[in-house]
Amino acid sequence: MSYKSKPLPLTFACAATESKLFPSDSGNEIALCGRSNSGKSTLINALANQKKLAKTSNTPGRTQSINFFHLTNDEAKKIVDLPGFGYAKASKQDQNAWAKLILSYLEKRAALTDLILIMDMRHPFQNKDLEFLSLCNSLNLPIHLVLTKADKLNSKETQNTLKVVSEKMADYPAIVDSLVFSATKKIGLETLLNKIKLLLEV
Ligand SMILES: Nc1nc2c(ncn2[C@@H]2O[C@H](COP(=O)(O)OP(=O)(O)OP(=O)(O)O)[C@@H](O)[C@H]2O)c(=O)[nH]1
Ligand SMILES: [Mg+2]
Repeated sequence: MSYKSKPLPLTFACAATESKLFPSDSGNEIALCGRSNSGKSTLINALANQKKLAKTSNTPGRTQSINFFHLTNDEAKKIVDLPGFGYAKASKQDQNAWAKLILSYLEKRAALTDLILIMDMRHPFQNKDLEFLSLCNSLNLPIHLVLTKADKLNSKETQNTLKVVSEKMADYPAIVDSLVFSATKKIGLETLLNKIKLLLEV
């Protein structure tokens, strides 16, 4: 009988639209980042095996605050859902507010140990991803790449994408590993759960 990882018991802690609303900067936490609509909130729900813990939507730009979730039995260990970047229809003002909020989090958060960068596997390494990666350059944080919506690709497309991704990864040494994932088909879920548990020392 194969061993299955238990879901991550997660509890919503708070939604912060400004840095003074962030919960206490202690313990350790992992942040999920990625383009708007890439599947960050869906991935959090998959980790917790819940449907509506993190709000998901077909409408890009759904998550506009930094949403903190903590382990149900340990408030000091957190998963953080960052608002997606690169939402084309967002006003300049909203995009600036996004950048200010994200930077205040990424640059100052002592508890933050790792970033999980989510890319829609059908469209990896778009310009907005590259902009985000260069913004991360000075942070010195390991980035774990998750290629999601793998269920949308056939095996030939998957192989081709993985080739392109491994070439691109060579340009970004901060990306320490990559994983093919699908929330719908639970592809890679077991591996991701184990990785996150390791990082959070659960
Ligand atoms: N087929 C498929 N669809 C997915 C998968 N993950 C997410 N989606 C869909 O992609 C859309 C966007 O998902 P969200 O989780 O809301 O994306 P997000 O990155 O949180 O978006 P923002 O909050 O706007 O930044 C939704 O319609 C999801 O159902 C997946 O693994 N497979
Ligand atoms: Mg979201």
